[in-house]
Amino acid sequence: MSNNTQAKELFARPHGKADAGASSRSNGEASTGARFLITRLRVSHHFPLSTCPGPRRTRNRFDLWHDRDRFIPMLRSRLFIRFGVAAVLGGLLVRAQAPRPPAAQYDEAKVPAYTLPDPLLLADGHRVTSRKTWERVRRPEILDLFATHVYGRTPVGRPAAMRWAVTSSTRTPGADGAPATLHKTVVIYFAGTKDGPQMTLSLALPAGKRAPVFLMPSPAAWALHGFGPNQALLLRRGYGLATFDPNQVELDKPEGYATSVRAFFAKPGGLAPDAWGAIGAWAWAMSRAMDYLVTDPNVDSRKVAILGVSRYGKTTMWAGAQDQRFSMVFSVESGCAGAGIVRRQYGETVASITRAFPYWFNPAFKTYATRVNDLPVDWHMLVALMAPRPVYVSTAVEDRWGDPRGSFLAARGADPVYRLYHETGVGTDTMPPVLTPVGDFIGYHERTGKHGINDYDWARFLDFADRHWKTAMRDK
Ligand code: GTR
Repeated sequence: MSNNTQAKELFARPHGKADAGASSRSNGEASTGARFLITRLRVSHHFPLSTCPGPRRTRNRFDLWHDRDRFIPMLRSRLFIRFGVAAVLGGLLVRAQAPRPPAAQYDEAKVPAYTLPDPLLLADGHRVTSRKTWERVRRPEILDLFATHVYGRTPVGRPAAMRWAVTSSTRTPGADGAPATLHKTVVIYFAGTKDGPQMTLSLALPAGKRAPVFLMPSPAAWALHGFGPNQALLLRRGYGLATFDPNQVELDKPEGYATSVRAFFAKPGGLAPDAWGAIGAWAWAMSRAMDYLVTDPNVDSRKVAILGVSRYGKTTMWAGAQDQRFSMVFSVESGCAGAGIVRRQYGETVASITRAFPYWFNPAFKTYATRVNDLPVDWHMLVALMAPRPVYVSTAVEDRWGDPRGSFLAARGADPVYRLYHETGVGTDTMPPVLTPVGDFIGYHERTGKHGINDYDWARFLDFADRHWKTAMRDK
């Protein structure tokens, strides 16, 4: 996969695995796919070589293709076939017996009774009645709870050696309602060196002004599937766009850790129970993007909004909670572990998400799979960490996996914290009808259609940003 290759090139060798197949691929002998696959396979002396004719191998790893005279008869031996069949059957049996999370639940009548933790109740039992106590005591407490039990602790801030290079800057003239646009590419070298971890930020900014900007984690493949930014609309309405591919920071798969920034910055001794997961790494990268954005003369750094769809909606919430330089937060269909009440166990649950994507979270989170009511947090508390900044949670009717009602309840559950600032959050206890945005400082809507982000969403988000930032509105 190209991301994989890219990441291997980007990340320092000691933290990535060398490509075991590379040398044999250039070997003129290897021409067929099967030969290539066999050549890539390397096994240790633990392989059951007693079934294999010829002298027993010692500790050294060896290359199966070059040992094919011994390897192929071994594959054909009856004992080996029996062993293989038994192993497959055994594996199927173990899999069938493994505990599985129950099938997704979509019946509102079956949502269990639950009590949400009170965002304004301090760990010592006292109530928060002032902004000061919220900011100095309760907010840090909640942030710490999410780090300890869900996303993990972010072990590094901005690395001292970090630097960036603007590798391209071009201006396109305005046409057909689109303003003149400045396109920039900025490479951020996290460790200060070109052979260390890095990410590429792509910017499209209205030329000749300091513009408010939407920062969005957005792999190119996602954009192709309708999960990407609407750059033309953003520019037409006076906003800039900054995007990056989170896969540069950590590939979105269980093996992604090896070449990730998490591995790069890891201390010896393995991952602690509260170590950060991939969401933590992606959120960290958003803050590193912000380190650059605050220095760009074409960016109004007091008006940088972050927006993420689905898994990046979760990432965006965690980034907004940790880094208050982001002045507006949009969480699009982020559902479980993004902006939905997990105690409802509707659609995606802690059990299902930690089974499918354990590497997104810290190792502790999966221990709540069967005891979700023991979690000291629920996601109204994460929404509350955005206060007093404007935050928007959006959902879609057909995205039941993402629990639209649970997301409304998470948004509404943050209202008491916004009241400390004398602001109205969602401002209603009743879930609004479809296509009816509600809320003042906490926006919420449920639109028609499937999981993703569409023009309806973008138009509502820009209306919300216009209202809070009083941006000059262009054609709507
Ligand atoms: C799903 C996952 C969701 C959501 C979604 C996405 O497979 O279960 O939590 O993150 O992916 O990112 O599109």
